[in-house]
Amino acid sequence: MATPLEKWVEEQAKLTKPNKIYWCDGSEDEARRLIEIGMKKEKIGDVPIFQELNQKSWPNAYYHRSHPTDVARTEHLTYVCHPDKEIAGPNNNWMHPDEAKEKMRKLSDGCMKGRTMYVLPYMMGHPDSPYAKACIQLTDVSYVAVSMRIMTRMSKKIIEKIGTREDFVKGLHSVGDFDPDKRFIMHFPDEHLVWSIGSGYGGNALLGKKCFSLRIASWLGFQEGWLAEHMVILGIEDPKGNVTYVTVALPSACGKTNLAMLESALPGYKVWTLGDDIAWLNVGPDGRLWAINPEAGLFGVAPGTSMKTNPNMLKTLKAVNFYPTLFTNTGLDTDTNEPWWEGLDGAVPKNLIDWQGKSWDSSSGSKVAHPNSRFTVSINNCPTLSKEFDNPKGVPISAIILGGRRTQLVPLVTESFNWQNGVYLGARTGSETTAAAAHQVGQLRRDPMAMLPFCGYNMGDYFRHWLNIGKKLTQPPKIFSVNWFRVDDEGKFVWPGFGENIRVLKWIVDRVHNRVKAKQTPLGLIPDAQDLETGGLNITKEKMAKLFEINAQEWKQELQDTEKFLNQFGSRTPSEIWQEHKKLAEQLDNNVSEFEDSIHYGDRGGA
Ligand code: OXD
Ligand code: MN
Repeated sequence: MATPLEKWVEEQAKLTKPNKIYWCDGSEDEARRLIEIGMKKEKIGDVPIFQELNQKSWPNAYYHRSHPTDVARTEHLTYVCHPDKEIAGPNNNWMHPDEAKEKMRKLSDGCMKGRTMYVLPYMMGHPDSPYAKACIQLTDVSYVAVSMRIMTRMSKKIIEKIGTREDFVKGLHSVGDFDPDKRFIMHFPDEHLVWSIGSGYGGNALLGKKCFSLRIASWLGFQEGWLAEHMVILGIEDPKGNVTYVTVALPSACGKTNLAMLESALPGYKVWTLGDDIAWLNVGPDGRLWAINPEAGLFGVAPGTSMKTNPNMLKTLKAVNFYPTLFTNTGLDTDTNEPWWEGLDGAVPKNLIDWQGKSWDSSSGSKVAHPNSRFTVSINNCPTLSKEFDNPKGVPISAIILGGRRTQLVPLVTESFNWQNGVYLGARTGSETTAAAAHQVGQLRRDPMAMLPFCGYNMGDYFRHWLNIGKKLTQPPKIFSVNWFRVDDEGKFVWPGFGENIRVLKWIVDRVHNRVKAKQTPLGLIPDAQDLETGGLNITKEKMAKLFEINAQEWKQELQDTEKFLNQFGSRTPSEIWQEHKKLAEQLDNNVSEFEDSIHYGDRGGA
């Protein structure tokens, strides 16, 4: 008798009408075969899905050029289909599940004609982890099948694990004809189902990633008492060899991948990588918060990645062990057949074609690589991979760091006063938009916990859920805010960032272990000047002061914008969040002169 899984696959095939159904086993041989198919048979327009790159300088690397309209997440075409609109909240596009399914059925009828349907069995999380989830994705393009093998733990064993169960996570994906007018990414949280058509782009098409591990998993977490978050997980080793684990939420294309494998600028400190994008956080029996990374690969932004900014990423991309590595929408050096992007080390090659395949001329003013061009690579290639990466229990988290991209206003680092204040800090976080999604770049928007595009339910309920998790933790992590992106009057970043961010992480670790005191401001606690290690940094006291400047007038405006945002959720915004909001507003009113003293950060020696 057919299992529920076999029946489901059969039903989807009846609708989408592929020529062939191929059940993937996740092996390396199979990945080689799929790449061959992508080089020789499958195409987007006239362009083969994969092109082999220079195997000497970039071992196991292949190039993919997407459809030109399909280069980023499309938040306006992404829907969360709860039966009740209120549950989806104003932070999501909503459609009734019946209407959404009807729409998708019409668009999917025969959408795989002439193509192969690949059945991908995969696990989000280590198969032995009590927190992991068994999943199946169907897709009709080799690029997605190969990418999913890199990004997840894909294996035919998952089919046995699912056995006769019906509650496996389901993903139905087709690139359709890439028509942006027929592109939709629909989530059905109660059915653990994602249905996506018209796009091959990572966040729209690798359904285990944003769609399941954040949007649907956040809903599961809300119901089951855990958190699915858009966070890096890393271990910070101090000179004594003690490792402190932290998570960091930053919006898309704000440097999470660089932070995850930071090469420490401080002697004796080392960062160990556990994840660069997603953390599932559970309250352990010991009352601590434990994190696993459900993914097994890195899908990072290429432009700006170099030996200077992220040497460990380049080592990862050039490693020869876990096969293969993909580059999507970078430029190409036609003399050497190597990928190229803005910011890569060395001179700009003479003969480049851009991400659309056109020959590039430096006078054109256009970019060679798309600003959201990406690499896809196994995390197992990473030289700084933590030995705890495969620990099914995960790692205990001592600090949660919440950040955004703010060229003004927000200090380099602050520590919240307590969990509730930290949740408010996260709820009020704003960030300037990037090229990771199809929208205007550089616009300020609220992006609580970097989850605005990924929270699969009403964000007011999400804040309540965070507060409730805090109540269950007997040893809660401290919550911090960071902002690497403040600029000076000339528009230049004040803080050097990258490997120097270890200085901020060190202060956070010192606070976690009560090694240093801190200075109080209305926004939270900031470092006493002597406690933020700046030795060897070429940064003036004035610049340090700028990094911690708190302008009360500008903050009042910021609070008005925050208030507008929080008001959207009506009575679902918890009263505790409003309490914190009021407290901050009062502090800004009352303590302006007192705390203006605190901004003369650089004048207090140390540094
Ligand atoms: C990503 C994103 O690709 O956040 O990780 O868009
Ligand atoms: Mn992300």
